This record gives sequence, C-alpha cells and structure tokens, in this order.
Amino acid sequence: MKIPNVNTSYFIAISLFFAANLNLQAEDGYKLWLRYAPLENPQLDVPYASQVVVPGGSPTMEAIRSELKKGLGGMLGHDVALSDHVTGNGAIVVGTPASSPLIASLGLQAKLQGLGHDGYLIYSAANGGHAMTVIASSSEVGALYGTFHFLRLMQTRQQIAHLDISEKPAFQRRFMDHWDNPDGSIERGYAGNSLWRWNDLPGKLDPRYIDYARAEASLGLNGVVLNNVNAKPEQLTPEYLRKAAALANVFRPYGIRVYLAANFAAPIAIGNLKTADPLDPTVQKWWQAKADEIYRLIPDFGGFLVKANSEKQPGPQDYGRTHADGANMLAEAVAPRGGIVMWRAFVYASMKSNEDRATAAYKQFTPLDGKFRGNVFVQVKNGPIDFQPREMFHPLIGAMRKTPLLAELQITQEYLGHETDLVYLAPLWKEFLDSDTYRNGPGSTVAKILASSPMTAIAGVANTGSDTNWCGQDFAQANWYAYGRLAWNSNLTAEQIAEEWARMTWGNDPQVISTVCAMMRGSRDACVNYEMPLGLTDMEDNTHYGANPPRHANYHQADAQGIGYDRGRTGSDAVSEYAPAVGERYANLATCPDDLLLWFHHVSWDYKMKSGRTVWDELCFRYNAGVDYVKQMQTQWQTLRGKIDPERFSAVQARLDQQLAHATNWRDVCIRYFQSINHKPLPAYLAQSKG
Ligand code: BDP
Repeated sequence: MKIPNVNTSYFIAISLFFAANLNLQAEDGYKLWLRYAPLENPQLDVPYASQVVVPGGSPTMEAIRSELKKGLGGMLGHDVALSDHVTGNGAIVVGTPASSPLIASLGLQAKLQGLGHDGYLIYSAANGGHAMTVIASSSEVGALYGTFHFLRLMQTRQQIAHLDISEKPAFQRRFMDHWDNPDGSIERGYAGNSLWRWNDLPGKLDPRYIDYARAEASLGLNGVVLNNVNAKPEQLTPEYLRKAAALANVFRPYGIRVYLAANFAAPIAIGNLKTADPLDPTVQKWWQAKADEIYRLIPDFGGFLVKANSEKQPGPQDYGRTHADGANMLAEAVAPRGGIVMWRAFVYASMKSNEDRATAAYKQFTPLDGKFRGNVFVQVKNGPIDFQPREMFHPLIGAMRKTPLLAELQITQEYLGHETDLVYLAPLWKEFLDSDTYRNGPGSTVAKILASSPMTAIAGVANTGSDTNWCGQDFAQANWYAYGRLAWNSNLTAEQIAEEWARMTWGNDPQVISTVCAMMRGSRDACVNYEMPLGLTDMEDNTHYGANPPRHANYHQADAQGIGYDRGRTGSDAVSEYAPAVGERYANLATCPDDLLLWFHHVSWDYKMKSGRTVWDELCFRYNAGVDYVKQMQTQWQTLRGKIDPERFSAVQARLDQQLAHATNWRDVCIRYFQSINHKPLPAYLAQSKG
C-alpha cells in the first residue's frame, strides 16, 4: 500500500508526534481495528471532514451517524457537526438515493445498480460551490460499508481528497461460522466462552453484540452462523429460536443475517418422530413447519448449515439416502423464503482404513453434481484433509461444475498454535484462493471458480470469544480482519491487508508498521516449518496443539527407507482428482514443488530436494528455520518497546515466549521421532541446540 500525500513536513510532524507520545495509553485490545486513535496530523483531514450529512431515520442510518461520530471524534479530537444540508466545505454526505435527497439528485442510479446491493461509491465532488465527499450505495448497508471504508482511509493515513472509489464484493455471502455450543463453550475456540450469552437471551442483550456487529460490518461480513456444526438439536427448539431471533434483531441494522447449523436428526430428538429419513413425508413436513416457525421469528433468516454423516453426526445415509436427498429436503423447506442450505463435504466416515482421506469428499460428491437444488451450496474446506498448516487445495473445486461451492476457511488456529502462536493466515488463504485449478484452462484460480457460480459465498470459522481482546491474542485479530477483507476482495495481497491492519491496530509510526508487517509476513511459513514442513500433515496430538507424530503414522508413512504419502498413480491416485495439468505437475517428482513433496510422494531419506539438500537434511533445516523465525520475531518485537502501549506490548511478548516453547517442542519431538526411525545423524546446528 502506498501512502499518498507524504512529504517532508508529514514526516517531521509524525516524528514529533511519536516523540511526544511515548506515554501511550493503556489498551486492552477490545476496540480491535476500530480504535480511531487520534491522528498524528489531523490538520490534513480536517478540511475534508468538517460536517456529517446523513439523513434518514432507519437503524442503519443511525449506525452510520454513530460510527462517523465515534470515528471522526476519536481521530480528529473534536466532535464533527451533524446537519441536514451541506452548509460549507468538507461535508461527508452518506446515503442511498432513497435516504438522501442530495444523493438522489446526483444521477448515480445506473452506476450504483452496477455495484449491486452491497457495493458503494466514494468520491469527492462539489455542491453549490462547497467541496464534499459522497458515500453512496443503492442499499443502506452498502452506505455503511462505504462509511467504514472512508474511516479506514483516514485511519491508515491515505488521502481523503480527490477520491474516486467504487467497490463491490467478490462473494455475495460472506460468513463467520461460529462453532459455539448452547452451554457457552466453543469447539476449537481459544478466546474464552461464546459471545452469545444464551442464558441471558432473549431478554438481556450484551452491549458487546453491537461491537461485534460493527466489527463484522467494517469488513463487509454479512452472515453469521450462530452455532457449532456439531449441532445440538435443542438449538432448533422454540426457546433457542427466540434467543437467535434476539441476536438477529441486533445484527440486522449492520446487514448481518443469521443462519443456524442444524442437526439432521432434530425431527427425532426434538420433534418426537421415529425417523429423520429425508424422503419420509412426515419428516419433510416437520422441517417445513420448523422453517415456517423460524421465519415467523426471524423474517430474514438465511438458512441452514449441515454437517451430516461426518464424525458421528447423523445424516441421510443413515437411511440409505444421499447427501443430495438430505440437502434438498432442507432446501425445499427454506426456499419459499429465499433461504439457502450449506451442506458440508467434510466427510470421510465411510473410508476404509487403508484409503486416502484426501480423496473421500471427491468420491462421495462428484457423482451428485447436478443433483442439488438451486439453493444448495456444497461447503468444502480449503484442503481435502482438514485445516492443516499447508494442504493441497480441495479437488472438488474445479470438479463440481453444476453445484455452487462455498469455501470454508478456519480463522481459529486449531492446528496452527491456538491463541498462543503469532501466525498470520492471509498467506495461507491467498495460496489457496490463487491456486490454479485449470478447470477452464490456465488462470482458473480457486477464487475465480468460487466467484463464478450463480450464488457465491465464503465462510470463515470464527476465532472470537469472550476474552476482552476477542481473539485470545492481539495478533489473532489480524486473522479475523484478513479473512473479512479477502471475503470482500480476494485480489488484495496479504501484505496490503497486513499493513492496513497494522496501522489501524498499532498506529502509524513507520517503525511499528514495518516491524509488525515483517513479523507477520513469514509467520505462517514458520508455523508450517516448525510443525509440518514439506507437505506433512496430521502430526498433532489429540489437543491439536502439541506434536505426536506416531499417532497418525499412516499420514506421514515414515519408515527406515523414506517418508511421505504416495498420492500418485501408483499410490492413492489423489492426483487424478485434479485437472490433468495439475495432477501431472504434482504426480511428477521433477515438477512437484518442495512444499508439497511429502503430501504427494513417498521418497527416500536421501532424495535430493530442489534446494540441494537431502530430504532428511531439508526436514531438519526447515524445523529449525521455523524455530529461528520465532526467535527473530521476539527480537523484532523488543525493538518496539515504548512504541506500543505497555499492556499489549507485554501480552504479545508473553505469547511469543509461549510460541518459542511450542515451536521448539514440535521441532524436537518430530526430529527425535523421525531420527528414531531412520537413525540418521543430526546436523551439527541441531545437535548443539537441543538440550
Ligand atoms: C475438525 C475439528 C472438529 C470439527 C471438524 C469439522 O477438529 O472439531 O468438528 O473439523 O470441521 O478439524 O467438522
């Protein structure tokens, strides 16, 4: 990201500002990237932000006014006048042609239509001789997104004069999936308990729900699945539906629709039926009545997310029916009200023990392509095994030509160091989104395939919880932020997003930004290195935090001669699930990239890598490099002492200490284990560093 408007006086002003502000205020991370900290040089922006003209009495327009008041007040250090008309230079005019007579008079209808429901324009203009900034959309929610964009420009010190911005999202539905349980716990949650205070709902509303909605809307996220995919049937009882409806009411002004994960056996568990067979008319009626009941409480209910016949969850296969039969029955029930079904393809239950789990979803779902109702998404994780630190992209993407697919990413760091490790996930997601499926020839990236269906969506499994800083560690907020930004615009680079986030979260001091971004940049590769380098997977213990390589020996297949999983033609033939150009590249040892070598091949310990090292030496090298990166981050963070508020500085420092112990443990456990199998000598640097 370039910073326009920079000149010498800017740098002098900024240096003086930081010199004068070493007494930094205590911060607890609650405000996320919406801190609206005082600007170093507000005088640059004051001429363009002297008046707010946001007519309209709806809750969304009220949210826009309130955000501008908070944001401008915080950044400029004084209240900015709200008025009905532009009365001087520097007005910020926000709305839709319906909410704002001024915007209606600007002749923007055609342009706005082209940007769809959620898109918006931000541009500098003049009205009656007065300079103003227009933030316009065809929907009020789009105007809210535009408002957050404008505030972000200020927060990140980009210019707000001469604007000419038009935006629309990459995906129509942009989800946060919460794996929250009715008892307040969160599956794979590492930041406290559920944000949803089920016991207090629907009567008592935690003010935090609004801050959650603001954070989501600031990124353009517009769908929330409230509960765990391992769904408890009671989530669909009238009692819990009323609680969900109360949350939906809070979220609605922020453009967020509520969805629920449904337990497929709910008709039995809470409906007193004897079966949940999707072809049984009483079951179908039960779901239709349930959908009607939900829509009475939540008129804009989004639909159901279902994990069926996976990890002991009930599903249509219990009755000899297919995933399509199950999904279509639910889709039928919500279709009259515009609802959708997200049917997960995370299935491997029917695999024989010697079968390759990476091939399971493709085998089960490709025969069903074309059999799903039009309002069904098949939801696939980015990788075919799970949410591992590095996986090949999922082969269903590119293979299901007639079914809209919804990619599920994991923001919570289940396999990447929970809340302790500083691991910036945007590079992982970019690697996935930019992968070329070759489905329609070269350039058929995952992002393009996902965005080309008649319905489009993306989901991220939330990393939020009741901890004050929401995510358990300050840097984990970057993953929530980055997921949301990519859901809006998958063309952004990981670097651009990191810089935006760093500026909004830690401030605009050039040294802080460059250090924070440098730490984040290689942190995902570091985690891959200290946990599962070269395409290794599933080496974790049963907490999914520590290392236990013998536990899943069938995944790494290490023996005295070599290591790796043969997914080539002589092995599981997973390569055939990809377009030929992709399959051949990975099947061929000469062209298979080092990063996924052991994902696709079983090779001798002495096999020469592209780096020139043997596999054994490369493994040792990578494990150690991962640990070294953490040490480097510790050193980098130290250079920011006094430049970051002491609370957050110490909190991150403590996390980095934990991360070093975690990374070192992974390295040592894995290297020791593999060495016990191949009896190879350790490289000198490792022999010395192990204590
Ligand atoms: C696995 C998690 C498990 C989830 C499952 C899923 O360990 O907690 O329920 O994914 O996505 O990775 O359904």
